[in-house]
Amino acid sequence: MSHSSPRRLHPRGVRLALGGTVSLFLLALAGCAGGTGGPGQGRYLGLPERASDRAEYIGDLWVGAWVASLAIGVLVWGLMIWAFTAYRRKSKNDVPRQTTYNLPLEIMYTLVPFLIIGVLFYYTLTTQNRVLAADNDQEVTVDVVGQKWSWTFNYIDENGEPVAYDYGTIEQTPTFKLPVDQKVKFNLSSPDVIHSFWVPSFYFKLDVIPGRHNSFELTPTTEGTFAGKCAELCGTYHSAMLFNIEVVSEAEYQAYLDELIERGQSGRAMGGTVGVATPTIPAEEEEGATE
Ligand SMILES: [Cu+2]
Repeated sequence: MSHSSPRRLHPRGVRLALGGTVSLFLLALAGCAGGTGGPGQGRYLGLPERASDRAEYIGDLWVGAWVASLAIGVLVWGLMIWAFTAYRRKSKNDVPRQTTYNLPLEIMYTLVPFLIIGVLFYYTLTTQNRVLAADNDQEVTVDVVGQKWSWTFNYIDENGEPVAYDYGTIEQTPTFKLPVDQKVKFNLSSPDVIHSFWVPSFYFKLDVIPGRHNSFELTPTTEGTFAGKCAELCGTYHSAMLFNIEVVSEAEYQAYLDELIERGQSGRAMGGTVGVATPTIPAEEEEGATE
């Protein structure tokens, strides 16, 4: 068997693979940089409507990562089909050439994954910095309490004094209101176990950890009602830890606060430790409880 003809294939194979890799990165970069965001669900293949100023960053990272993955997939599938076809067994006695070392290919195997990780790392880090940016210049402050098994919102004024609170119970999913286009700072706390505050349309999720103050800032940009949930398995009724956030006009928001005060919900509720927001369990469970 001749050794000269298979050996000629090496440089060509390497060139092909490198060429493919370069196009892949161009595609990946285009995918990550493209798109300025904006509401509209159909545009994002079933992803939630982008309803906060942070949504664009996370959404573009997500879509960009999929574009890059697809590009890698197309390259790999293409190379596989090419290898199947070009190197298929041509006769019964055809034995593949046995290769030991190929330095250029091995360098490529090492460098390309590092490059891929580098690109992913760069976009992840810049996205994270943008999403977590906290300037403490918020117009609305909400102390959120996640407790077994619902949520409490304490609305705080500019002087740090609690104005009013609203709460849910396991039987009653709460609907909290926030004003549109105003920067909100959420301070998260828990009196019991770890929960996680998640509003998919805000493209933001943060753990609520007892004894630790986690906070984040974002601006709701679209009026409407958006579903929220606990995203950390926290116990038996974790699945009941639902809430809604209704993003409304400034006037409607003020009317909501006045209404809460009128109902006697002024001041602060700490959820699970004080007042009405004490955790509740369904009546039938209470009767049959053995513990
Ligand atoms: Cu929970």
